[in-house]
Amino acid sequence: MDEVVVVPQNHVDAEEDGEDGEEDAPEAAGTGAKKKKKKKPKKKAAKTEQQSEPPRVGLSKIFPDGNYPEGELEDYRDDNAWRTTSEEMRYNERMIMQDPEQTYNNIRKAAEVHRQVRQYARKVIKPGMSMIDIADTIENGTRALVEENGLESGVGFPTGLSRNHCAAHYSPNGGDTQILQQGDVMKVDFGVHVKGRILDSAFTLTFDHTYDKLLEAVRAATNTGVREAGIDARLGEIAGAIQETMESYEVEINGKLIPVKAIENLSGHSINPYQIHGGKSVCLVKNNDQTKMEEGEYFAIETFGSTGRGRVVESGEVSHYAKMVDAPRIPLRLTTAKSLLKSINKNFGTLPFCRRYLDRVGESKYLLALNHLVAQGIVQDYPPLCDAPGSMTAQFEHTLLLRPTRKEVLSRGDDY
Ligand code: 57R
Ligand code: CO
Repeated sequence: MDEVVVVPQNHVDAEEDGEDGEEDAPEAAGTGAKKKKKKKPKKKAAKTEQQSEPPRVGLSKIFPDGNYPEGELEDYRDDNAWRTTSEEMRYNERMIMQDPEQTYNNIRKAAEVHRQVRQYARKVIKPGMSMIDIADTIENGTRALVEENGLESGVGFPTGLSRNHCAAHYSPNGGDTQILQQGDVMKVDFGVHVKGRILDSAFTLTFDHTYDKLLEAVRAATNTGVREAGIDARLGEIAGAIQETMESYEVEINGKLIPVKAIENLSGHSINPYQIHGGKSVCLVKNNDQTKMEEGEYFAIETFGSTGRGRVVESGEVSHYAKMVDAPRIPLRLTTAKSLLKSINKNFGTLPFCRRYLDRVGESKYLLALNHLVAQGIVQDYPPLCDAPGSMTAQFEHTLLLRPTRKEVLSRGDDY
């Protein structure tokens, strides 16, 4: 059993400030006998628990009042600036906060889980670790801190650990023996959901400074996308701003300057309850998509930079799957496919899953049945997406919410 260490979290307990707030009542005038005022027992503020290491303390223990930290707030600009002080918009938000299904505390809890799990992951992930151990480290933290409970709360989608020229959708399958190398550039893309509200955020890990400029370019491009996002913002224009920032960088590799390219066939995306891709794509290269962002929408703003072609192709063994939201209801002759679909509906619904999660819920020898469900168009498979071998790709991603009064960058942390 790995030794649990208590880690002080940086939130201030009212208790410690020593101020009990009660001024001592002035002396009762002229009575001489100083009536010893019975000191009211100090009201013990609910002692909030500390996070452990590895992180295993459910966040409802650390935020007992159910109020989770707000993300980074940004006022809307130009012809949406009125929203910041609008009484009506503030009223709408108060109504949303009162509805357990809609309350922002669901996505804010998911965001705080993501911050605490990634803080630990960034500390312990080291070359020499297996891909499976890295995935388990992240998923075991997420399940404990979000207090996993069936389809009510849990892991949001498969933990992406795509390395080097592979940019997205790689996660280890059972039996994967791959080991993290010193020179690897690994995209850690993991999700947390509460009541189907999925927090999708990602960062890139390296263990030497060769590709620091590439990471800097992608971090800046993602921040440009976050800044340009807003109610009535047009997806094509945001893409143009992202590309401009990304492609203003170059990386020096063995004395040669290589331009950073925005990957043209990857994108950020809107997010709906229990649906990781909500149908709107925020691409990374200029295009004339006039589609607008709208009030109340959740968006994953993610950018991918590459020293290669700037275009990915499907390559390698599939690990990522998701049941189609509008899956056709067709009779399945293959009984193994019928029972596998039952298990998928029970354990994941339309939330993305990977083969390790099927292993975990007790499924075995399911590949034939799974490929049958893919062939029938009931389940979508998502092969790893890779640029040219030898090239390097990086990613940074935030989830933001277009609240009626202002934009909230939910997954912002002190790391990225
Ligand atoms: O965010 C099955 C998943 N997503 C997990 C995440 O962009 C996603 O292909 C989907 O598990 C399924 C992309 N864009 C084209 C539509 C142009 C990729 C990039 C990254 C990622 C992982 C993504 C993408 N598409 N959907 C979310
Ligand atoms: Co995403």
